[in-house]
Amino acid sequence: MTLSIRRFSSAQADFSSQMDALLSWDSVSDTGVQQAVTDIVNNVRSRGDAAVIEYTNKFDRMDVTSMADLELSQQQLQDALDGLPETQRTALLAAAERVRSYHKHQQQDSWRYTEADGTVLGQKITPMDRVGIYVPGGKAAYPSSVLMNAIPAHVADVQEIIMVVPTPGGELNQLVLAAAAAAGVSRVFTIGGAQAVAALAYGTETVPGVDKIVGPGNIYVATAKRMVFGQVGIDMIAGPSEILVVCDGKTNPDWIAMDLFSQAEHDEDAQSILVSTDADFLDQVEASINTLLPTMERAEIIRTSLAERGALIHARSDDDAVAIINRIAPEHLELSVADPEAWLPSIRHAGAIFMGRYTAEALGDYCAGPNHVLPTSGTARFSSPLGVYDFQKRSSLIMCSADGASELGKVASTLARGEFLTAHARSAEYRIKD
Ligand code: HSO
Ligand code: ZN
Repeated sequence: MTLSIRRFSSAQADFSSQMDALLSWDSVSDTGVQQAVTDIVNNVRSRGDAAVIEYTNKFDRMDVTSMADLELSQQQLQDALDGLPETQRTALLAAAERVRSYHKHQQQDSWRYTEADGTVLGQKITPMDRVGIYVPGGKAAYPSSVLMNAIPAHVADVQEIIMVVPTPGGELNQLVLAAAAAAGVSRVFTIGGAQAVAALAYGTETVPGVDKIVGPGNIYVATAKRMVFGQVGIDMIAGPSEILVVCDGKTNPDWIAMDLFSQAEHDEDAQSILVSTDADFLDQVEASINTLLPTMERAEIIRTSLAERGALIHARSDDDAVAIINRIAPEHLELSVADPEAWLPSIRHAGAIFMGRYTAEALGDYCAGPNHVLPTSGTARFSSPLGVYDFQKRSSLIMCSADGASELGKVASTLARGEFLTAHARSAEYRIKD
């Protein structure tokens, strides 16, 4: 059965509405889920460990009586790493090293400067004390995501990194544990769902409360994260993954087809789009897709994703292609063109930009160095990849000299009286000389 993928052109009169239809996406919000999560969060908040144990036994088909049974030791993490087949261990450590060295470039430094009146002003950077990392269990358990979430926190110098990962039926994923060891995770609890998010947000007798929770999860986890936001910080709520490939028609069409598959295989809702100024090339890629699809292990997921959400778009010109990129603000942008540098200045919105024919998104997903936690669903218009800065905060520094206090005091007093805030005004005026 040949797969037909939506196809349209920027030359069409209805191009704009075609784009709207392609990008429209309803995120389901379910009141049943909302109610269930509210109950779980409240219960864990008031009853702590006892509630976490009950929910874990129920949802993850476990039979434990104590939180001690739901925590792994550092030795278990190290054993998981040591026990991996040599090639896997080497690859995992190589990826961790690249990701670490990339993120070290994101370190922010505190800074200060001195005004003419001798007042010192600055900004002090401080890591968060403790953060929580949610790692999904089951089919979406990606060891690479453990690295991508934990390493920036580690590089930021967060003192304690607490990981939670559900183990339905008690089954441990050794690669996930090994990644936790490689990334420098401090403690691991084998709990998941809304109960794990609530435990991290409010703390229990055993699970320490954290300052921020990051990491992807299902609808229950996402709903719980939204609910505890304010008590703790959270990262963005990730939508389905996307890739936009822009190709000048001179890359091997099999490479492009496989790059589109690489996002599509994540799940049925993932979105893979190809844009080219060469209409014949779109035909070639479509042919490659049909030849290669039956060889894929996740053929059915890929087929559904491409049929429901994929697109092959013909752009009249490079300028039209650029406009499409910026309209989509893709999570991943592959510039499979001869001179990607020439395109770069006009690209305004993209989570990660993969430049040139050799730069497959898959390399970035695992080991190139940059983070694979990226803004989805057009949110690259206003947000950025997960990074070291997400685990640090800034404090403003002000140290007035006597002269500075005197000069600023006059300005502050005038403005304070305008706001009828007399204590502010007098506090400033005390420090005015003469
Ligand atoms: N492409 C995913 C990350 C990932 N890929 C993990 C493979 N494993 C983020 O959009
Ligand atoms: Zn991926």
